[in-house]
Amino acid sequence: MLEPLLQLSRAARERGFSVSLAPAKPLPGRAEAYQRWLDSGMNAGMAYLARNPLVRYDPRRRFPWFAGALLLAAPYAFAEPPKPAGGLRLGRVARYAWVRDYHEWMAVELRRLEEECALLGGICKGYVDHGPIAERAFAEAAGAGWIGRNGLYLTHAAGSYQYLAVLLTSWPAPPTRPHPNRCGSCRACLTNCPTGAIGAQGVDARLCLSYWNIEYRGLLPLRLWRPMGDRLFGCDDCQTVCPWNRKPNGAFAGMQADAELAWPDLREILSLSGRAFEKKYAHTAFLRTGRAAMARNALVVISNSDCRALQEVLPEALDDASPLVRTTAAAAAWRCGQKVHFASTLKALPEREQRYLQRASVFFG
Ligand code: B12
Ligand code: SF4
Ligand code: SF4
Repeated sequence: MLEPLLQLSRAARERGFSVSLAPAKPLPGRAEAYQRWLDSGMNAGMAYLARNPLVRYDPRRRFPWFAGALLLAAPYAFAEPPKPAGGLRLGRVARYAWVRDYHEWMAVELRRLEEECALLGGICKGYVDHGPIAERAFAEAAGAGWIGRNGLYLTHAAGSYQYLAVLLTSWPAPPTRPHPNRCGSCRACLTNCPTGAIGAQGVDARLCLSYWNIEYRGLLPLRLWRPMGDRLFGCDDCQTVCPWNRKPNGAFAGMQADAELAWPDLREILSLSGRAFEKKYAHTAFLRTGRAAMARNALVVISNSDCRALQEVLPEALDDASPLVRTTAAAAAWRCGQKVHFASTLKALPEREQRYLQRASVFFG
């Protein structure tokens, strides 16, 4: 019964994916390692990760027909575009977000492959982050690459700049052999992580900057303002230092980075209304984080980079409809020595935000 699976793999390759076949079970010990990770609280505020932990590593619990998977990888080593002229472009965006949101276009590709699968007489279900599937564990089980110390899936040919998706199928995949771990004695990701988030158990999301500036929608803990540096969205430090990412590894289907996503105008992010933000950033990864949290990130980046630029955006930000933005703006003003704005903003804020600002005034001195 390998033939239909190979035919489906061919169809996926023709669409531009790197394809490997994964057995229905990840390598031994992975589900237990995941449970230990959860038990240590390393999932931070991402409660959804604790739901259905057993299904993540054994999808047969939900889909008894599941027998083998296609692991689809799409490289995203886009060349860095030059900064567009004009605007306040001080923030860095993680490479994966330099194009249209991968969840969207990969979901379309998966639906097409599901259709193809049905024509071949099988049952298939595709996942790209939107369900309880441990994508990296299946990637690892496919034997074409390994999980690096930075927790990411790597291959010789494409390094770690790869989006991953899994297509569960009703056809058994042939047995695989684990790929040797090629990290060797390298520890570059560990030593270069700005917050020490990488440890023996993997990545602690409570310390990972990409958790805080992508997933977390509240007031940024004060201790993280400085380490955030110029990271507006996501963090690539544990990838840029990785020797396996040194050579250019290409991009899926000739995709090219959009300079407006790689270097967004922070002034614009701060001045857009919620609706205008949704329109401008429709189909991008910024949309899920949302305007208020992106404006929060922009203010932290500006206060880390250029206090004079903060002065320009401050009046509008202190008047923003979102208390998150107003509070972050006032904390940034305090940090940049523009304390004149502080007292009036403080009064108009809810109690929790007032307490944050009081702590900020002590923390930033
Ligand atoms: C939650 C999540 C996050 C969280 C938590 C990160 C984390 N490390 O888990 C946050 C928001 C911090 C995050 C950040 C990023 N993410 Co993310 N994220 C996810 C998501 C949705 C779930 C991951 C998960 O279950 N984590 C829990 C851990 C414990 O699970 P796990 O890593 O699979 O754990 C197993 C293996 O690590 C394994 N293992 C095997 N061998 C070894 C060896 C060692 C040494 C270790 C430690 C572990 C290990 O043991 C574990 C148990 O099975 C996946 C998509 C998915 N559905 O899988 C994307 C995903 C992992 N993210 C992705 C990306 C691109 C990123 C970022 C690079 C984005 C950015 N630039 O800002 C960063 C990278 C941070 C990092 N170094 O991990 C890609 C990774 C692609 C790849 N090549 O691996 C994924 C697969 C999304 C996708 N569909 O492509 N992410
Ligand atoms: S994404 Fe950044 S903060 Fe998170 S583990 Fe990697 S280097 Fe550390
Ligand atoms: S930086 Fe080094 S240790 Fe980290 S994932 Fe890459 S090769 Fe492995």
